[in-house]
Amino acid sequence: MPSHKPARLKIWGRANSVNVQKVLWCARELGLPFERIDAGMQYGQVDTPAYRILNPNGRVPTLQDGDFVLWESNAIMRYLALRGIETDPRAAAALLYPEAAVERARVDRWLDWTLSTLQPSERDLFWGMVRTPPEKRNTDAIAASAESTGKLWTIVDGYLSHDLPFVEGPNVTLADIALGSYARRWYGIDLPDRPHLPRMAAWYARLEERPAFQEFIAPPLT
Ligand SMILES: N[C@@H](CCC(=O)N[C@@H](CS)C(=O)NCC(=O)O)C(=O)O
Repeated sequence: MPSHKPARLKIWGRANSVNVQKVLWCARELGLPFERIDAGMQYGQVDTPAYRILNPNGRVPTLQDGDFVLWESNAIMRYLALRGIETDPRAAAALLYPEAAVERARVDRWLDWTLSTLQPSERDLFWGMVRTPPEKRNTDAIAASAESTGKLWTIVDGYLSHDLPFVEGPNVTLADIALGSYARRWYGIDLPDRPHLPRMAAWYARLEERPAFQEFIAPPLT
């Protein structure tokens, strides 16, 4: 029996935040209805006492599922998938976040890697090129970030198989959602020089076909 009665989901967070986007994409892949509430940056909210009760970090996203509140984007994605598996073990959720220990660990490593390794590397590139006016850009920091991030995407390209369409096999998993959300930023920024990564490009093209990607990830970077 589920330990928690599912309710209509509320997702707090502005739609241009990569960490919010991952959660929106995930919820849509799972077919979960939700309401999104703008919060963060120009929308404020995150410093109000009411929001800090929900999320003491003052960051987005935050999920509300009835009286259950959760923050950390990857924890939210895992929870949504597990919630789906609890309801129907044969449903789409079991493909997104496979149950077998080895398969789940393969997915989990990419979730950790995106937050611990990829995100810190690409932050200066994204913020510098997308959220900073040209005259204020730190070009050295942007170049260093582009170089280190290119090396990380080279790891992904090397990992992707010739035979399998997605990062961890035949199905889209949470790993593709996490990586694909950052790949959108990589491909959306004009760079003078970037590594030639054909497997990654083919994988990314497959993600671009998905309606949930088109809805939440494809919109212009802001
Ligand atoms: N590790 C956290 C990071 C959360 C985070 O830093 N979110 C950013 C947006 S991507 C944020 O809240 N920025 C401040 C704001 O939007 O006001 C997660 O994955 O949820």
